[in-house]
Amino acid sequence: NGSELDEITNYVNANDVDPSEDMQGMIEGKNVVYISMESMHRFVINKKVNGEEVTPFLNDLIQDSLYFSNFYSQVGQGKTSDSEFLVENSLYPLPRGSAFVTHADNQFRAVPEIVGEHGYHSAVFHANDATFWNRNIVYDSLGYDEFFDIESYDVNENNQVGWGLKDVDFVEQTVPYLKEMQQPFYTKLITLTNHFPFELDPQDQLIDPLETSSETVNNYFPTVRYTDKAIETFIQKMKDADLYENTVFILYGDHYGIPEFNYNGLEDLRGEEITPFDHVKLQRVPLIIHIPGYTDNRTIDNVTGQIDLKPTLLNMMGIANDDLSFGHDIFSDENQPLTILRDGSFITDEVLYTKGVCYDAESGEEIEASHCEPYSKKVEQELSYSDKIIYGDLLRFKDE
Ligand code: GP9
Ligand code: MN
Repeated sequence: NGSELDEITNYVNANDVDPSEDMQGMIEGKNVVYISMESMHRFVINKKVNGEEVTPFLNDLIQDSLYFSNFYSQVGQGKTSDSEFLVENSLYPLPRGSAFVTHADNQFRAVPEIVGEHGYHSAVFHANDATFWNRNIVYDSLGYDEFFDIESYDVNENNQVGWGLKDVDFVEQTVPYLKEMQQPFYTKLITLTNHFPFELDPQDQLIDPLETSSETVNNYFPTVRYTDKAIETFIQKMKDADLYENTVFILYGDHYGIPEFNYNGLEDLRGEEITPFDHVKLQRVPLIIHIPGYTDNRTIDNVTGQIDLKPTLLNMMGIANDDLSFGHDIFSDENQPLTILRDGSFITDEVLYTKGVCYDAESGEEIEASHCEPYSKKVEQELSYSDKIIYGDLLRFKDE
């Protein structure tokens, strides 16, 4: 009921940090384009296989962007849908299932709704069936104005592979819609080709598959390379359409790509065993904030997560974040690094905790449990508060 929400509000307020003044309003009035990069691990960035870069375009883009090298995917079983849920709401996904599927009709206070009150037009582009992950229902609850699903794309036998429309064709067909769109817009493109089991046509294989003991790992690198090309194509088309200069691009990986049962291939690649510590680090995905014309670009190694994007973006847009966000502005000086994963694992700048063991976050060495204990209660509390909001649909009591 409403009093539960009061308790949670008090907790969130007590843990609040003042957002960065430097970044406040930095991108006010500009278009925003999120690119959700399917199954994009962070380890592909600046990596070479057989002497070739896996993500040459992203590696270049990073030089001209704010790049976060310790940014975690925090998804649960809801995979892509959980990443969207985290980014739009700054709430944790559920311990089981996908909140998109089980709580689609909840009252939310998501970014599309908030920016809509500031004159933004919002849309999602994703060339899959609108009902997948219940998106057709949830996007309304989140306040999206439009959803360009598979019906908006020309998909034929020559331009699809694996799960559907190839990423290059997807971005090429998306830009004309953006060109027509009312500005400023807040939009999200969700890529698809780099999805398990990583199928690709021979002519799209820009690098060779690897030769490890895992077919999945072997095929993963060429599909990542292909998505990198699709993103390059997208940025070029945005320039051609005169949309680039006035748009901010935020690229992030939705979640890991290599499942645990294929770690044998990664172990071959690294020549060492993948430990529970490594497993947590494998949940890192790239976060790239590219602001054309921005001059203070750099790599930021603070521990951050998908839950932080909503408060971070709203502050950059100069819009007050007046609601219940569990994340924090990643540019704030006051930020106390603590990133919580859905399974209760957590990472700070000093420790990493998973499966009952406390590690040194840098070296991976096991350390005294007492180093992790100060955070344990907070982690449990925070996940449980977020769950309460979703299970109880508590945001409907807000401002009553
Ligand atoms: C489906 C796409 C993939 O539309 O978002 O979903 P996933 O299987 O990664 O959750
Ligand atoms: Mn996904």
